[in-house]
Amino acid sequence: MTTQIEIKVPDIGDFSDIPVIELLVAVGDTVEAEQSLLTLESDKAMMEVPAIAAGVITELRVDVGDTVSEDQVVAVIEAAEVAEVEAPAAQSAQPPVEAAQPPPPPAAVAPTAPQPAARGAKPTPPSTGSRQSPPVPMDGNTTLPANIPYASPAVRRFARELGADLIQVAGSGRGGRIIREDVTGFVKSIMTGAARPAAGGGLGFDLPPQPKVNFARYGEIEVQPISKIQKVSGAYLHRNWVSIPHVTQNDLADITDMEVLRKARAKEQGVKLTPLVFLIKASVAALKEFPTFNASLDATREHLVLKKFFHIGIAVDTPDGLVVPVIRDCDQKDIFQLAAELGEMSARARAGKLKPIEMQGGCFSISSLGGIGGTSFTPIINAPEVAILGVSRSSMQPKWDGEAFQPRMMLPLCLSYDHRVIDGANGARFTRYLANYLEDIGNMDL
Ligand code: CAO
Repeated sequence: MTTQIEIKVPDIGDFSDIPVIELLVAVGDTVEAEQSLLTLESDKAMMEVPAIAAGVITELRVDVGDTVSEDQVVAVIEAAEVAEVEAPAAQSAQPPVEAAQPPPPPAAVAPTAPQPAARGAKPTPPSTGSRQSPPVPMDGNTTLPANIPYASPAVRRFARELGADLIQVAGSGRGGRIIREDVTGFVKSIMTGAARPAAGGGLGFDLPPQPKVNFARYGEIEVQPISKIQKVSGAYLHRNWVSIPHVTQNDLADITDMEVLRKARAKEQGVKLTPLVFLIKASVAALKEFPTFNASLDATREHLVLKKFFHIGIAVDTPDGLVVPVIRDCDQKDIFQLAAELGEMSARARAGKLKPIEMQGGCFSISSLGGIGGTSFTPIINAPEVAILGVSRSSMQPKWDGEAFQPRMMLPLCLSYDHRVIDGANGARFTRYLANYLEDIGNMDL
């Protein structure tokens, strides 16, 4: 005996009119219970609608680009038998919690992990011919890391099965989403030698394992969990640190005049204006002058992708760890717009309210520890970017003017760059260009 079972959009909280971005099956396909049938994506999260029984797809009532809401029938399955099947857990797609996926780079934000969908919610008797998948979390507060690969759970699973690192796969789907064909193409390019797998597990280090120490033997201890953001970003920081040949170029910018100007402008406008917005403007000017700094190596590492836009990531210290929101089109904004956006974004970053898209698409990052202190540090490049500017605290220093020492306010700049893409001379030129820009207030584009 066969039964037609309607597959409906499960409980997705307060969301409605969610676009279908991917059909994972076609009419006539035989599917297993719990197999994903289609992918939905709101501006906050991605999820899959699973089959609630094994059978053959007889109807697909939606297409890519349609929007759907809870309870809408999306497919019909002809089930071979109607024995009660435990409702499968809906397959939420908050990528960072996928164990086998490498977590994101320093720019990353660790998301709130989605709660597993409730099993068996809204059970429907098999004889009604209409069943619904259990509720699916579509958490509006959930954020994705900036550089986490943008792919549906099915594609993630597929990549895992093939051992493909999605970080290295370029997405050809809408908005850069990685689709199945991108993964197969990537694997093919590796197999044919067209691309080399990026350094990762295969870095070739042969090191002894970390010692396991029972610290309690030596005194009182307390064990605290690492935050999700730290876990996720830690692995990416590690990857970037060991796989990118970093060089850090240090320089000092004389910002004595800039500081006078900054304080005057802040007073005039009655706004908070920190040196950081001047650094954003300086970085845009330097990126225009040295386009290879506004670039990324492509997956084959045979080409450099030069970007014609100027989106700057700003490292923000939050109670849960480091996140890097991206301020878009910094070339088209003045220092006051940048200051307003920076204030608003960093407040939302600290409240864990950034949207995934707000942490994506950066060209170059700035990590400013100037509000805290220090004289220099080595910022870790936020791949796939090729350079990052670290900024330490400015201080009054004696500067020789040829005849006498003058007190000047000096700002330490620490530029880390990817030595595969940028050579040392250009690293020094770029940093000097930044310093010159900050020193020459008459020519600043504010
Ligand atoms: N030298 C001297 N003073 C500086 C300075 C510098 N380089 N940079 C900022 N300041 C001053 C500011 O002018 C401000 O002074 P007032 O209190 O008198 O207004 C004060 O320091 C605090 O600045 P801020 O931190 O509030 O603002 P910001 O624009 O400089 O930075 C933000 C904003 C979000 C980047 C910063 O708050 C932050 O989170 N920094 C940490 C980034 C980080 O963790 N990087 C490490 C990444 S690697 O793990």
